Amino acid sequence: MAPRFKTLALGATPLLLAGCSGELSTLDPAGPRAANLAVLWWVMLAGSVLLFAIVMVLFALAYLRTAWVTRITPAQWIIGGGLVLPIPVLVLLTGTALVLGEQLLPRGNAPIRIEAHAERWLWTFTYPDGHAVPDQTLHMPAGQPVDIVVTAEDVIHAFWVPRLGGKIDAIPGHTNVVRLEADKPGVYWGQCAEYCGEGHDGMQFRVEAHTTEEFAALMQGASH
Ligand SMILES: [Cu+2]
Repeated sequence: MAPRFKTLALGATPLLLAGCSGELSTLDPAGPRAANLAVLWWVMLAGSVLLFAIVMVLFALAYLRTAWVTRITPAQWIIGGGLVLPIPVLVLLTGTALVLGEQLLPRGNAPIRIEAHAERWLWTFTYPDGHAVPDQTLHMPAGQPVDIVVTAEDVIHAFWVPRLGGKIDAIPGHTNVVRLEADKPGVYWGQCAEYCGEGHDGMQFRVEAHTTEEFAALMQGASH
């Protein structure tokens, strides 16, 4: 690689990788559900890179090996490029998405359900014993699935903790459930992911995942 390009590539790498980590990165999962989404992202990326490479090789051959390309009839191009190539790729990518996506669905009820109510521009979290804390912090136990029951007061918002699970809309008059899971205790960040007016960018919240004992003690303390 020419030195100038090498410098450019080395300089750009941290910038490119900076998007793969951080508090709101889906590519830095901290739980099994977020890990599913990250795997799906990498599989989709690999699939698209592979397909792009194949198309570019064929494109280059059309210019560089004209004789070889003209031996293939238009019908063969259509069958090969339109059926033989996309069917296995689509089956593989769609199959991966269905299997990984299906595992995200909140089947049955998780032992702990916490309500998250969105209102321009804050979140209120209500715990199983009924106490609500409008302090923009969601407390949950680590190491087990937790169902978040998401509702909205005024407009459509979206509940999203990228490192712990999927994203779900908060719709007035409707209840949606998203299941989160944190591998370890720690602090994670969430963000309203649906534009909801001038305060939208500040509609962030903190998620504190505790050990089961700490969480139980916290709930006990709060309800007394
Ligand atoms: Cu919002």
